Amino acid sequence: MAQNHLLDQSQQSSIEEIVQKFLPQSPIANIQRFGSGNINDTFLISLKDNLKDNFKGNLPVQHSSHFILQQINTAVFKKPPMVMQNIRIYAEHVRDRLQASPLDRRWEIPQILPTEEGHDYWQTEQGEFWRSLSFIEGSQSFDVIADVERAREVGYALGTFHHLTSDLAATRLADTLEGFHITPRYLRQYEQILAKGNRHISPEVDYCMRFVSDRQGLAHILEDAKAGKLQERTIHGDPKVNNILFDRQTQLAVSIIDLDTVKSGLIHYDIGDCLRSGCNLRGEETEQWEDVTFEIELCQGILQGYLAKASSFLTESDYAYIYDAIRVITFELGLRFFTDYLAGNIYFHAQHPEHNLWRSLVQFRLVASIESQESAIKQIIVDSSK
Ligand code: ADP
Ligand code: GN1
Ligand code: MG
Repeated sequence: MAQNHLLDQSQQSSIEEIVQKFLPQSPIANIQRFGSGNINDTFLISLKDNLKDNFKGNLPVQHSSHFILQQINTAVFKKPPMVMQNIRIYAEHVRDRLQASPLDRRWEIPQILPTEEGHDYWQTEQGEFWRSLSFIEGSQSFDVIADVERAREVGYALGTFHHLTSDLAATRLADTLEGFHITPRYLRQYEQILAKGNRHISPEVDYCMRFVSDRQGLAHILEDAKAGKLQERTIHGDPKVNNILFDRQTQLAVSIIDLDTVKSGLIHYDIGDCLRSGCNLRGEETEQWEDVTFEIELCQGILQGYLAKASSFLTESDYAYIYDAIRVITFELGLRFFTDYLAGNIYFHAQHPEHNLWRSLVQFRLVASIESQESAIKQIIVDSSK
């Protein structure tokens, strides 16, 4: 989401106050809103370079002059301490694993920067939860992936995440967001909202309602597969392309961030989400929703990159569900955006009342494009698995 990156004076001073909880008396050079996430409020804090060494003892990355400060969205994550605990378990697991068998290239895990009192978050008197994370230096994220080389890197990043967590027992992780990616549940929520009435009728709303009603059966495919076909593992939950960071110099993927939904689930949610977000050249935010298509070359690139890291732990059944995963998760996101629009935009950050409606149209259009290329996509999956 494009955000206004400027802060007014009172926002600036409240953020400065929060920063003090993590780095007392640290000299701040600049505070800016950062990234384009739909859930949390993210700020990049820059420290004054000439003084930063005085405080480096408290910084997770030595000599770093930036860090990320985030307000966790408590309307979404009801128990932020659980979120932080999961991130810690994940980060420690991956750190140990990388120490035992390092990768042959740069790979970074965002580190939790504790408060002065040693806690993983700061809770204000108003009940806000703030956390601080190391900034992955020299990195950038993209809302849209435009070429096959970068697509391969997106796949590599997700494959690396699944590879490094393949031995992290999902039972160690708390459920930070109940019902996340349980598509039939989103369908029920949609039906409940619909039953309340009061919706504004327009051709776009009509299109979305018909789209959902024509594809209700889609909602059950992955959940049904949990009965014997697919097993639950540790997942990222939200591996869309702007949650993957690239090294500005090498252009290689160097990190996967936004770890709030690292928990137990089907890795198919991740594979589907990565492909739906990585294969849409127009991006999730386009208003030209009628032009949205699922790009098959990018799909091939992402799968190649992913399978280079993940083929060793995928079963035949896993492969058999990849196509369905792509359209189910795309349909699910369209449904989630549409439901949020109908509910009055209470979940996803939105800049205007129709924002989530437009977003849902983009995802539904993508579903239609995926379906129209079913045999080509299935062929790519078969070819990439060889
Ligand atoms: P949201 O849940 O709102 O999507 P994210 O954790 O994804 O929040 O953060 C929003 C954006 O901020 C990311 O897409 C990325 O561009 C940037 N960002 C977040 N954490 C880091 C980090 N540790 N290092 C560098 N950039 C980051
Ligand atoms: C949210 O936080 P962000 O912007 O990375 C959402 C994802 C959606 C995505 C769509 C916790 O991700 O599930 O796929 O928006 N995260 C949560 O852009 O709901
Ligand atoms: Mg994000």
